[in-house]
Amino acid sequence: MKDYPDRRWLLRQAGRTLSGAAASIVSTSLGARAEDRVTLPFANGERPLVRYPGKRPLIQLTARPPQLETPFSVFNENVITPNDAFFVRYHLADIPLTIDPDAFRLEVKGNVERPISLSLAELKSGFEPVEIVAVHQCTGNSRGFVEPRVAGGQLGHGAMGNARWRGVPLKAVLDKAGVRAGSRQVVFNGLDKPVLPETPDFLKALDVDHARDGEVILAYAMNGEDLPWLNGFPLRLVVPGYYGTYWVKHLNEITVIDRVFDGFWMSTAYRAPDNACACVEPGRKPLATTPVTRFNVRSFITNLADGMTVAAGTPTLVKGIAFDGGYGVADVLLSADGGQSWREARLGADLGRYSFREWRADLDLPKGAHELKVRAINTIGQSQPMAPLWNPPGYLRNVVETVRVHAA
Ligand SMILES: Nc1nc2c(c(=O)[nH]1)N[C@H]1C(S)=C(S)[C@@H](COP(=O)(O)O)O[C@H]1N2
Ligand SMILES: [Mo]
Repeated sequence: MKDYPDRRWLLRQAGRTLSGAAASIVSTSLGARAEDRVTLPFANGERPLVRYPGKRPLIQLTARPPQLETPFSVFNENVITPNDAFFVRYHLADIPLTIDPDAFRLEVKGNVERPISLSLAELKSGFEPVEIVAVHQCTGNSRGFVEPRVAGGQLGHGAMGNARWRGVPLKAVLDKAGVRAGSRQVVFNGLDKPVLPETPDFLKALDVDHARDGEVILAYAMNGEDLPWLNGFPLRLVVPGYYGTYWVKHLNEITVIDRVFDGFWMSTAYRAPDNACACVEPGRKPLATTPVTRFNVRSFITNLADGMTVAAGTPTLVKGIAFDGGYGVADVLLSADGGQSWREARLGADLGRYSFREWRADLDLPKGAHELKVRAINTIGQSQPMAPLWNPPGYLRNVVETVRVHAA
């Protein structure tokens, strides 16, 4: 039997959102987890930094359910995001707090020849393991920057991370069960549950061909360790290149169906405008929507922050990360004049087309104010817009980011 490392503390954290100020006095008196605060650079961006068991202090968006984002400085330290710094997002407050890894079963059922039930041990020993380095990113990452503002978690850029995932190809497990001809989608469910009966359970679906492409993984390890509890212990779906909403955590049920799944989290939530830009005029509603799919191309400067002063007249190292939905980053361009002229950055080690790609450039900046911009292009020519695109749920943000520095 395995318990969440500190259930009482987690429940007390959860109580804080419900009972507000009085309860936060209780938790700040818990010396071991003294809180700092950070301010994300948008309105109402003040957040506590909270240390959950197994995690370093992370930026807490909500406590019930836990929603934690990674402090941006972490992305400057390593191209792989450490497990204890990796972001956490749940929709449902009834998250599993006790899991028996020996009793845990993954059920595969529905439109299959042979329904199967696999233990963790069987998943680990009965199939050839695979590994992939892949970015995981919430569809609403960076939503806090969206203007005009939209409802939903006001996230900075920290609802993303890059890890080495290890597990079993979903294809191998589906093949073992034998997907019947005429199947359309595969539905995924995890151990977390809604608190209120009217809240729909968190179920996600992939087309059968996608589920069987050999790249989607049932992952039991992350960066060489068991999955952290809050990132889906003991098993999660890894859908390389696709937004995090599909990466179902605490995965214990796979159902093959012969139609397109119509549950709330596919038919209502996590849909973007069904047009070329996945955008609409701010304030407008899209005519039609479609489920979100692959990541847009993104890039970030990680070693310089807005408002910093750098040395003038001598080379300044600018470095950062770039990624896309799996075609691979071909080029990273850097501008020091607000986007009028661009130069190529040097790309770092290639950890695979789903990974963060590090980049570096040296800039010689004369005295004065400079607007640095970074823009990545992937191998099929997709890039980032200079001005932000807008959609009602604040999804898919990938505008060219700007960092203003002063050289002196
Ligand atoms: N079981 C379960 N899986 C889930 C979710 C959830 O609420 N429950 N949220 C999804 C969303 S929207 C995101 S962004 C990722 C977050 O994964 P993480 O907490 O490991 O960062 O999990 C996905 N898988
Ligand atoms: Mo998400």
